Amino acid sequence: MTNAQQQFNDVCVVGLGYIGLPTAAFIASKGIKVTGVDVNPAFVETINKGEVPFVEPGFDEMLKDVVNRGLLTARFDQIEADAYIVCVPTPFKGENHEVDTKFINSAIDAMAPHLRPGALVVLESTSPPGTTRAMADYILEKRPDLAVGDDEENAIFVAHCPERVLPGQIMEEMENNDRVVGGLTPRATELARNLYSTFCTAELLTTDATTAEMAKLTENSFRDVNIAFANELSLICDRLGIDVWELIELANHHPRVNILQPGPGVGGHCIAVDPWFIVSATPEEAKIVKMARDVNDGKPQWVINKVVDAMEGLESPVVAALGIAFKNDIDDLRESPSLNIVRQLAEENPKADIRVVEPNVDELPESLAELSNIQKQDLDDAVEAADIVLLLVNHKEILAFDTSKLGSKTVIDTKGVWSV
Ligand code: SAJ
Repeated sequence: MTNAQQQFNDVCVVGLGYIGLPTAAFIASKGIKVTGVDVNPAFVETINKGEVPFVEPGFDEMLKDVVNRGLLTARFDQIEADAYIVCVPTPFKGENHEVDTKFINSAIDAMAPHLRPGALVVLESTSPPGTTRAMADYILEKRPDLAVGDDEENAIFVAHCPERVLPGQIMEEMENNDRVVGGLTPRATELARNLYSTFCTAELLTTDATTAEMAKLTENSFRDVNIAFANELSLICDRLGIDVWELIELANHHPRVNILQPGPGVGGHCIAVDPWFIVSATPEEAKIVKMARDVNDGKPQWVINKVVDAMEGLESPVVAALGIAFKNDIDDLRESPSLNIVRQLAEENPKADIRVVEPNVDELPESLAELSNIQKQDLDDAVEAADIVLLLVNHKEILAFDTSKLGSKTVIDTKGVWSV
């Protein structure tokens, strides 16, 4: 064991979702005892059986191993630990898209009675500037006997270390991505850095908590703005009769141009959410950031309009909608533009018969299953039955589809992956 590993005997990870669970497992894989806490009983039960409750390539084996070796245990309630990592959702609320810290606060409510002087509390959830400080204040409200300050008696140490892994590539990126670590005090930064160095072999860049918070928002806004550029180009090219995919490929041969790919819109719980935290903090200044959100949020309606045009003249059009996850090869449906496209199409066109293909989920989510003109089908059957084939997600099964089977059907390929 390294010195850093010896420093932490017990680590508690709060929130066992797409980020918290892999983080807990990576730490446990280094021989540190980790308790994972989640309010979802189904998650706790599944994890304690060594099973991953979501799709993440290559992760099953690691989880099974750490659970079998007794290094990772999931439970509902928190415990006393040397370090806590908070990985709960931070959605936005209201028209101004301000952060809703209710999940952070309830995590702290449950943690507070167990906190002892010397403990490290790291907020990993993506958060607007100032959230880590507010979390520390909330802890002190619950535990006035504790303090935040390196030289204080009864000090606890509070830091922010935003996650950066790409769902679908977590096994590689958890270990190999550089990370930003920012404490409220120098000692908090140092302790948090030590904690992450137990499993992260890349650079751990240190700063203050607010800059670390903003760094994360900046990264995701950078991507959002760049995707918005690609999505806007797709609208421009459609109007001008130019193939946007060919155009981008050509432009990207310039040594200093690297345009991202258009699609049906931007989904997930990060890129479609985080830029709003910058907009709500600085509405006057954040012009491009907001515009990018609006462009990307407008793309699903543009896709819907294309399908509606294609349905014209058909009495009861059959539409094969390929993919409802928010991106390829995962089962995550959160903030998925594809899912919203399918739902809106079905609701607004009751005569349309929509066949949804989604290889990564067993059942349709309630928001689709409750509509009578939507059913789940496998790829071949859905395409065979369809008048219109709407490609929404570039899942590997869809990429491998033999496009000669499309015949003369109308194809709307929002990802530009089929050369038809
Ligand atoms: N998308 C496009 N065109 C592209 C790339 C993506 O339309 O060229 C769409 C995807 O289809 C998806 C959305 O954008 O709907 C977001 O997908 P993504 O792959 O860009 O990102 P996420 O949300 O899976 O993960 C992002 C990552 N951030 C960056 O790349 C800057 C990841 O590193 C973060 O850890 C994650 O957000 C997070 O949790 O914040």
